[in-house]
Amino acid sequence: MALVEVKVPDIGDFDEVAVIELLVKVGDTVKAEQSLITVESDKASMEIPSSTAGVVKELKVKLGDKVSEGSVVLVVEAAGDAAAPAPAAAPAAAAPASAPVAAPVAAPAAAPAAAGPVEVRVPDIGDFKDVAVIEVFVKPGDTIKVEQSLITVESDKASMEIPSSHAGVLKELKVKVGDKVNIGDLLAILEGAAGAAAPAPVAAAPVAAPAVAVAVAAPVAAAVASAPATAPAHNPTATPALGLPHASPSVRKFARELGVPLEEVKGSGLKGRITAEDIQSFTKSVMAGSLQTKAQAAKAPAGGGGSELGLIPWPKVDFAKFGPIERKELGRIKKISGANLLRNAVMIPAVTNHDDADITDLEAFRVSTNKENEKSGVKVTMLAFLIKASVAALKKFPEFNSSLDGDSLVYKNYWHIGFAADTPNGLVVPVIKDADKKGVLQISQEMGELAKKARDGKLGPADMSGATFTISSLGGIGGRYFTPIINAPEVAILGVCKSQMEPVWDGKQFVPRLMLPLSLTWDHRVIDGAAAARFNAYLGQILGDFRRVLL
Ligand code: CAO
Repeated sequence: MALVEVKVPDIGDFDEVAVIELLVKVGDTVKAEQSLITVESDKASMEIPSSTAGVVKELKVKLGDKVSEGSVVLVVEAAGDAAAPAPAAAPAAAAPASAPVAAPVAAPAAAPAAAGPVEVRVPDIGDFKDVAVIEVFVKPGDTIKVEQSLITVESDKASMEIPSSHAGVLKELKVKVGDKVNIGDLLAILEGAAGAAAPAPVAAAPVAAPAVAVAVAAPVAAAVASAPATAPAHNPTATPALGLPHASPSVRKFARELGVPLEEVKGSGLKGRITAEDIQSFTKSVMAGSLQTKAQAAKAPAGGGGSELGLIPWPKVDFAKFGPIERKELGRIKKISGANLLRNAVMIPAVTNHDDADITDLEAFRVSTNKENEKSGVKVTMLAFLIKASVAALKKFPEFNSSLDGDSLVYKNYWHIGFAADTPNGLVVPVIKDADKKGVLQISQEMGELAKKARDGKLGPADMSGATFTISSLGGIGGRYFTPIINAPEVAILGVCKSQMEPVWDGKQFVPRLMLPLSLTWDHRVIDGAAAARFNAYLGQILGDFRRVLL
């Protein structure tokens, strides 16, 4: 295994640029092309990639060091023989032949000193293609000096400012943030242009020598680096005057991916530079609620509207643009239940277990009971059996009949079962009180009365409060399974769908059985998956043989 010195490749006529970030450490395994350090001049920052794959043995630079072409960055124990040649080594020189330098970008700048409108174009920026405009420093009407930075473009490895080739008044800006630009693209039109145009950066291009691995970074540097070569060494107006945050391209990209507003992040790096760790701790603080971004603060309506969750705004669509529409205000129940459902859906870490119960015998019993009781006027429903069976399961698994109160769990020694009822005005949940003390006939009768009251809009608060567990049955309608939302502060809800005959294997053969789909949603802060599976299984056993309720 050979030890290979990785050196700073040809980075144009940059000299003595500061190391502002170390992206690897001793012991790291690096790939060829992987970024090792970030260096920065006053106009550009760029990441220096490794020319070879291997394990980092020694770091030869530290933060704040100044490096130039040929400076040793680190020593790598090369992985296998296939190690690429050291960066600035001879083979690299082969690359430039096809390198972008060849493109005579100077062309646009060749029509410089005219007093009439002058086009400013993207100079040769190496073989970069479609680089994104991430900042625009000027606006129409501004007086621009030669070499003044107009925009910043960024690839995934480097960012650089594009200077103006002419002086004059900005008449028209042809790009905006987010646009992708390429060599030769028109950036701006200047009027009253005077003075010599700066030679297009690349014209000076000694850039040609990027080692293969550096082909990305080097030309970029060159484009920028060449500018100062023909302009005052330091032109204060050309530096980013807009208080833009200092961060390397990879950090900017990281921030963009997370949606972190870079200008709100406090940099802990050299000269206040923003590091990847700064982005991480900013994100953590926002997630933990200890910090709000300016956008969140601006959006937060009085009383809160979910924006504290960091969600993007609700889509605003002009539906009438696509076809005829009719607008109807949500009813009172929908408004109230909607707010409750949203809170419960967002705040409860809910999980749903699905299972099936064999209700063949129970349904036969229900039908015969209804025949016998035909004259009584009370119809026994499957839901009444489910309420009774649930009470038995809740007694066996008391945490399902509890509520969270801070760090405590409140176990309730009463069993009031709510059932979701569909009404013309929306969903309501009347409650069968003390279901443990009532028989299935009484439960059926009370359910009928409460369902009627619900449909007539006559339920009072007392009819709908105190539930310890809820059942939502869509059995009369259809469907297989669904994921009901827990009715807080309860900790579980049972969803029931339509039963149907299914072939069930009895150990010897398939037999037709009436199967009832059950969906149990539970609060994972209180209940574990195993308990939920046991609850469902037990419920299934009871529904399969209702005599178990007596046990
Ligand atoms: N499988 C198959 N058939 C079922 C069944 C099931 N699980 N549950 C009920 N049925 C049948 C009944 O036997 C009845 O048939 P018959 O008329 O032939 O006897 C028919 O479906 C209608 O039952 P029902 O709906 O009148 O009675 P119910 O006791 O099942 O339900 C109530 C009463 C108030 C819960 C119901 O009317 C209702 O509103 N359901 C909707 C609840 C809801 O919207 N939940 C969703 C909440 S989450 O958004």
